[in-house]
Amino acid sequence: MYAQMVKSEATLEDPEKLAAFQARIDAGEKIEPKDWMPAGYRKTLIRQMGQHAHSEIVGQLPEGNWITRAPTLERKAILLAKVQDEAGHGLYLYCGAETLGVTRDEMTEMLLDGRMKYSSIFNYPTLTWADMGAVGWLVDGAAIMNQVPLQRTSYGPYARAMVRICKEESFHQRQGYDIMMKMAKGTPAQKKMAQDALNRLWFPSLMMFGPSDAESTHSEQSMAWKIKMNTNDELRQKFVDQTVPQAEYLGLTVPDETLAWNEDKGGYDFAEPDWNEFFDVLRGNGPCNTERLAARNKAWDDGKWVRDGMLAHAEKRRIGKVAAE
Ligand code: FAQ
Repeated sequence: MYAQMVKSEATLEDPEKLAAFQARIDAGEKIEPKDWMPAGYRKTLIRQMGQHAHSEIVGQLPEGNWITRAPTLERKAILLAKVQDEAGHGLYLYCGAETLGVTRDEMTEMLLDGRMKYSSIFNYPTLTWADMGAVGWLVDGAAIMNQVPLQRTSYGPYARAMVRICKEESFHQRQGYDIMMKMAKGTPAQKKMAQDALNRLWFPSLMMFGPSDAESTHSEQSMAWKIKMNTNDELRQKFVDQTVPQAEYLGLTVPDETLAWNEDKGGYDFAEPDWNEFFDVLRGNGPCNTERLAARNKAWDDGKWVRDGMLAHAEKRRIGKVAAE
């Protein structure tokens, strides 16, 4: 439906402009905010960047849950810094999306009324401290796999935001793996917790890459525009190939009995996630959807006086400046 809409909008646009735009993309040029762009390109970027920004912000909630319960002061400081980084990523991405003519408030309202999404992974709970390790290792690991290629995406502000975000995500992934190492090499109870976290978060992490290529509505057009650089299945495969040896090093078992090295393709064969569960989570029925949206709604409502105060202050300064001129 959306892909059709994007296509039918394109038919209303000047074919010469469309061809010149595509030629710039094919030549590897970056598109900048004031350049002409097809309406569908703008719309797709607002959707993807907005969704990405919301994911960074909502993604603070499952980890924020553990800041007060981190096992040591050092772990607490590290986790606090990581969660603050995620807030920063959300802000760069909202600013990047604003260059396309949408405001952060509009994007937030679309999140709160269900018109925009955030990553499915953040609708799963973080039940034990080992989940902080697994989130850093697997969730940030999946995020990096997806985002490193986005440093070359065709929209300049998005590509540039990704450079810093990827640097920080690498630190996040390492801190998660460090927690997993401590747990997996710790007491039998700690190792059991680490295995349990892997068991619960493995398939939801595979879902982060989106539906299979056959089911992906946007991939074809987004790749033609170089908004996406790889298909969902390509990145999922790369993630599995990178992560399985890391699990082996930890002495943990990936919860997939079908997992096997395939010499011919030079990668692992692995079980698909339960796609019914994925689409159900997208429809709002995951274990934490209600809780996450309630938290975002509360933050929005509680922050209203601050937004109003800032606007009133800006208006006073504007009037003062006009009067002084
Ligand atoms: N969750 O046609 P496609 C992070 C939707 S950041 C929810 O394949 P597309 C950092 C999709 O929107 C994680 N919805 O879509 C962190 C579409 O629905 P729509 C976020 C999903 O856009 C770590 C429909 O399914 N990263 O983790 C998901 O071409 C730790 C059809 O799908 C990004 O956003 C999903 N997993 O490809 C923070 C990266 N997958 O919109 C805190 C940028 C698909 O038509 C703690 N985004 N859908 O209603 C992308 O690369 C792409 O948007 C994909 C999806 C690959 C996610």
